[in-house]
Amino acid sequence: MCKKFRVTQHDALRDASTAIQEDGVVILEQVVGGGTLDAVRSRMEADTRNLLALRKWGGAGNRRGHIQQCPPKFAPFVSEDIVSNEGVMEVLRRTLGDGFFLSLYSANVNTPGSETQRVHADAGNLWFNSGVTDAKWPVCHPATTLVINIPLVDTDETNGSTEIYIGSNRDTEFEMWVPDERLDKYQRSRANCRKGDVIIRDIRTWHRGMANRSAESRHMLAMIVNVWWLNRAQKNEFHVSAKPAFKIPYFDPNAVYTLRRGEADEIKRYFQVPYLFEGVYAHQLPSQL
Ligand SMILES: O=C(O)CCC(=O)C(=O)O
Repeated sequence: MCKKFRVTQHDALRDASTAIQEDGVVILEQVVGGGTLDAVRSRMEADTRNLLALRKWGGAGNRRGHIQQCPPKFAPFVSEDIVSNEGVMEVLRRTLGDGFFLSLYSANVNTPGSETQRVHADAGNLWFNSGVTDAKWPVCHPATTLVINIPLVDTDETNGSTEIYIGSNRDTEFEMWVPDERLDKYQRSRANCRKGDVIIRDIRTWHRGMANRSAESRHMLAMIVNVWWLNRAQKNEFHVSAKPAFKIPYFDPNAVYTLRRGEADEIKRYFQVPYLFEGVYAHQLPSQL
């Protein structure tokens, strides 16, 4: 099972961080306010409808019904509750140390009638000795990159809660697409959440998006954070109105605040469409500016 903690409980920060290292996943219960999540969801839904009409599938393997959608990157939708959430940030700090930085601000949208994804890891160990067949000391290093998933609705088996393979973060044989014969090596668990819960997953942990058999899309924010010494390959683009939400001194949003009021039309012409949907390189324009 995915372990669940309340950050207000004694030792919860320590135990949550330990669960990330050991199990590759933890769920922090009831850390984000429902109002914030509702606002983000209703803002995203219009874009989801457009993306659905275009059948522009994304996420792992581009399976039908899964969309990699960029959430609004401007106030009030980039809120403190999300990007400066103290409970979440303290667990990240314990796991990655001070100065960890953001490399992705995105969302996984699982729409009604979606297919199940293949089990995969988003990344492997930073270095290997286990690729050598006679390696005597296959090792895995502590977590360096974490995925923070924030479901905007309650999630369960009906609307496609993510399936997670407990402890697979410490597997030393990396294959992005995990072959079926290896799947029984780890216990699998559905990351069922109540709205307000936050899932933190080591990027190496095997997982997959599941079929959504409900009538509603399941929106889930996805942020990726990294230990400070990893390469900052590219900046995250946010509207300048998002800047005040980033309040945690030991967390680097690694941001460039580019979009200014009045520039929207010019930028729209440049990008041609009011939203793009190319996975991690997605940008979204604040259409209501
Ligand atoms: O949407 C989900 O539950 C997981 C999606 C995922 O793992 C992916 O697209 O890489």
